[in-house]
Amino acid sequence: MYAKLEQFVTEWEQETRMTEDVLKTLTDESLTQPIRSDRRTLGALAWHLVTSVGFMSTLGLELETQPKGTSVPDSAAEIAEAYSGIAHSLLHAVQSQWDDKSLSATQTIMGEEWGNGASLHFAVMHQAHHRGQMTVLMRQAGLLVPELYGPTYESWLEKGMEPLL
Ligand code: NI
Repeated sequence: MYAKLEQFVTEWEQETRMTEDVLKTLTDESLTQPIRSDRRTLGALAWHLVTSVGFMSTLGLELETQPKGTSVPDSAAEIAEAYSGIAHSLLHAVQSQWDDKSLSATQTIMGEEWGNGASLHFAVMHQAHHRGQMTVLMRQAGLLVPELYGPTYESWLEKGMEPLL
């Protein structure tokens, strides 16, 4: 959890950039790549990242933008643009509407008490979790995966090194 706004701001900016790198790599064709035939697709996971940031308004934050509609767009560029808009709205809302003390305030979410600092941390972890799922589907869809927390198979090769298997 976060005790200071600055901790969230630094991490959210870094994590937003990583998510933007992933979303910018998606193609319209890749959005239909399923986990398995009856489960979520790469496009649905990408759109879930947009709508779940929108869900942070549950914490009493007023976001300047909200995703339009609930259905998954069939344009990768549209998803990437919606994500950038809402991710920056969340950052701006936290910076302009909260102070460090707001992070220890609690909200009841689905019957449980959540500290705001813990909710923001959850948002970062939740996003990283789904981004990890997406990179597997991106491989299956034949896309190159950007470097996130470390080198990719291709970036090892570019450096003339033996990729870790
Ligand atoms: Ni989720």
